[in-house]
Amino acid sequence: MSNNHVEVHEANGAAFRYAPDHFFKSQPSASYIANEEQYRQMYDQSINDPETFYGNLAKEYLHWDKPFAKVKSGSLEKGDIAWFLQGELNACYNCVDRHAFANPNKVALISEPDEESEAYSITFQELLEKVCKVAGVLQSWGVKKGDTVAVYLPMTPEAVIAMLAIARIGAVHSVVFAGFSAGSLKDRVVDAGCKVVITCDEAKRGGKTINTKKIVDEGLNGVQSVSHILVFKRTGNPAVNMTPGRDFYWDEACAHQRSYIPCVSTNAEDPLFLLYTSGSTGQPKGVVHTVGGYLLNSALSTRFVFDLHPEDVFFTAGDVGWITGHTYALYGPLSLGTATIIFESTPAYPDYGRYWRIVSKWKATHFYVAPTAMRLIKKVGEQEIDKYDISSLRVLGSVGEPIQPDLWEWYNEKIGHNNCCIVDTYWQTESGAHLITPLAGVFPTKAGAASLPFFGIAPAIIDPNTGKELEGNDVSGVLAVKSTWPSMARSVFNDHQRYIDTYLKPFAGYYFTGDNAARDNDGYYWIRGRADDVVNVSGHRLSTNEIETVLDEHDGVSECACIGVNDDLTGQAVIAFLSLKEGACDISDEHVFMGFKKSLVMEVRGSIGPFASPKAIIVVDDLPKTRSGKIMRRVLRKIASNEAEQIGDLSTMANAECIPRILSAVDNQF
Ligand code: 6R9
Repeated sequence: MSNNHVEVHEANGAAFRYAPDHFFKSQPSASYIANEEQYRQMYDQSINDPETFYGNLAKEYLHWDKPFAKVKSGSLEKGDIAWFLQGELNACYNCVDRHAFANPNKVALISEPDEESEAYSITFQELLEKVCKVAGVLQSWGVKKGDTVAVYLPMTPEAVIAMLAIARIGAVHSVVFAGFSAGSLKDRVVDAGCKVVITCDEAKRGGKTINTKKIVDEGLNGVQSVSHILVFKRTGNPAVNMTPGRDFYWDEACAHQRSYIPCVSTNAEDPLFLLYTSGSTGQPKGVVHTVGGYLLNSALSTRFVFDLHPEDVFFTAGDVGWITGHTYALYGPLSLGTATIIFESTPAYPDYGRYWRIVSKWKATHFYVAPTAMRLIKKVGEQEIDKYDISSLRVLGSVGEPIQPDLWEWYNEKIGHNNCCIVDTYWQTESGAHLITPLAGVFPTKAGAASLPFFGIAPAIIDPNTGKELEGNDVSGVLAVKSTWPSMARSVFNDHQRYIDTYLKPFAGYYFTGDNAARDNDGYYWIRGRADDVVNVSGHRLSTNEIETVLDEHDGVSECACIGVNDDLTGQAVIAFLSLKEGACDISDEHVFMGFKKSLVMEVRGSIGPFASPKAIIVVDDLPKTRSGKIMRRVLRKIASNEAEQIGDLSTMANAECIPRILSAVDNQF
């Protein structure tokens, strides 16, 4: 705990940062929340009288086919949480139809494909027609309410159309990030029992072509549940394999469908989607989100956190394969009838000016990205920024990992020109929407702090050693939430016990986030990274356990432990420590050793995806262990972070004699 106290102390010195005048001058109309006092009143009501608070907002923000009978039920003790009971609605209707009826020609999606010259936009009316056709195809294949459909597509409008089409017929989408390997796709499709997979022939990213359909074919080999695959022609390469009777091209299948089919009403508590995420142990979990609560909090957080007005243009640079793409590229902006930019490429393609050309071309008012992208631009692309007029920007968001105060300042100055509000939004796949975040223009923030809780969220800092909640300010520990909120995950697909064990059991009566945090003397929250074995590489959440499992399967590996270390560019990076089997590899022969390490990296790339590759592989003769045989990752973490002098208590360690040898192996590596 001593380290944490230093952190609270540092946080206490941070100055309040107020919204610049320019922000207020550039709003299309008045703020939705007038000031801090109104936030406090609303917040108090959201905690003390959630029935009234959310009951009213649910009626104001969503269209219900059948009104709900009760706002909320269930408890964190029991894990039986439900919101808007007996209410019926359709997520697609709320994101598309009602806006197409009111404003058919308003822009809904802006597509920025890999090839910059091919950008285009589509209106709500056009979106409705495209969604209906895909929904019709799925229905014609027998997909019904409650069935799961996998989406394995790059960040293109088709990914959004596919998700909305699935939601329209009451089915459940499970988007699998298109950077995942065939094996990872297979695990997720099998776990969810998907009937259909929606994908493309090939993908384009940074000028490179990716053989997406081939990966899907490999992944689905032997998978019985999938009867059909819908293939969007992204490149139109005729050489792509299509299995007759199973695989159908998107445009050909849609040509037979009507441009309007009605929505299928779903119960507020029916699942809207599954999204697989890494935890500290075992297989990835299919986090279950439900229609009513998820959609409401998507709309409310997008409205209040970003101060989003209908005429704004929202640019979320994150991929739809992650929760940020679900909530803030799709459901949040579209439920509010606001245009959203769908960006397929990378910040570096064709050059580091890409983000800023997009902002200036479409007059984006909001830009939302992970710090890792900002670090890259700060390091290598800074000179590009001032070439473009990005003065349309009003709010800049950060998500996915802690943003260091100096990067916050850089973002504010270089991108925001001191004219924007910066919102450092802390949340998770499981929370569905923001947990702790500034509200643009409503209350002051602090550089590097996630600041104050969103409506309905009652945060708690818990002492991990005693399990007791720490009251008052100036405390640090692990972060939990002692309220329930509409968009919280309801379950882990097919494994409700795992949901309870992971989130609700660690501290009875609380939802456990898995993160460390501090509350400073102004009551502001500072997120301090994961408390468990999850690493965050470029905003991608990875379980060290998953990577270890892959490495352990390699013939030459006797034992291994992976840890996350800080990295200037990617936030964190994975370092793998291994001991080898007798005769596995002659590590004194540099050539042989390099080849061996490469084969390990290829295993990880192939099994999980390129983003999970260890940055370094360090071979040691023994791993540090407790007397009961548990690998002591914290010892490796300290050694790899050059903090060997702070290794701490080694009284439980069985083999302390290996430490000097590990230290020298690390020295040789870097
Ligand atoms: C939205 C998303 C969740 C984990 C979370 C935390 C980290 C996210 C953060 C942040 C500090 C922020 N995280 N936002 N840490 N400040 N603003 O990223 O979801 O992929 O599930 O990751 O990411 O560690 O627990 P997900």
